[in-house]
Amino acid sequence: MARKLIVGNWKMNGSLAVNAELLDGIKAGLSGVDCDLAICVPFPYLAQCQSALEGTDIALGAEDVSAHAIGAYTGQVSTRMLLDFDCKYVIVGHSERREYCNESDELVANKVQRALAGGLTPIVCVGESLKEKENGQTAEVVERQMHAVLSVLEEREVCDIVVAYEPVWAIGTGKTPTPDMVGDVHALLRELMIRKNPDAVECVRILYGGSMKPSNAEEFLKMPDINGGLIGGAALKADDFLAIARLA
Ligand code: 3PY
Repeated sequence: MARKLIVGNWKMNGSLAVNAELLDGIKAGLSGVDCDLAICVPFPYLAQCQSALEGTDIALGAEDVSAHAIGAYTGQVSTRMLLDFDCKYVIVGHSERREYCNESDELVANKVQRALAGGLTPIVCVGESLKEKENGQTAEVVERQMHAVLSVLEEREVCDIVVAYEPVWAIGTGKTPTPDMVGDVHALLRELMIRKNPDAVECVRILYGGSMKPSNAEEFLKMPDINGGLIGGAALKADDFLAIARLA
């Protein structure tokens, strides 16, 4: 398995001044970090982050991408535009986009396809809501979401994605599932990918996301099938983000 991957998801936070301080703090505190690091930031700050991260090993990513290549899609941002800012990653299908922007499984799958075709690594988010969890539907939901993506991928492309399991009820709520619960879902997700491409046993990193913070990161990151984290609020504080990265 490749090195663990810790990705910050800044969501709709930041300003030029706040970001500058955060980026300086992250760059100044990298000693002792032995994992792959990336930050996914709002579109308007890509240029600022590109220039701040130049010469570091921290990869840059966006929080969404259009399913279209180019054209009359007001407000959308293409893979080519993201590549202009040296983006490596793009988050696709975050639950906040599925919920607030009505992104369907099909649209998410199209975005994943588009990201891959454009040379970006999609971080594909899946996860169940509280209601679905309470109804015992976790496996069914993540299987449906994962299947929609896998059905549009070529066998070889399975190794080119990163998957993030983010139970919706754990996002921004401070509630977290137990590492064993997460481990079971990760094992299921890996099994689904292995059915499409046996190399997925090793080649795909599956991240956990949902209120991961320095105080709980270790118990998740030590699980064999948890290959990193997608970090929300804790990614907005350099010390917290770096503390998680040092545990990976
Ligand atoms: C969170 O931890 O809140 C996230 O949604 C990370 O993507």
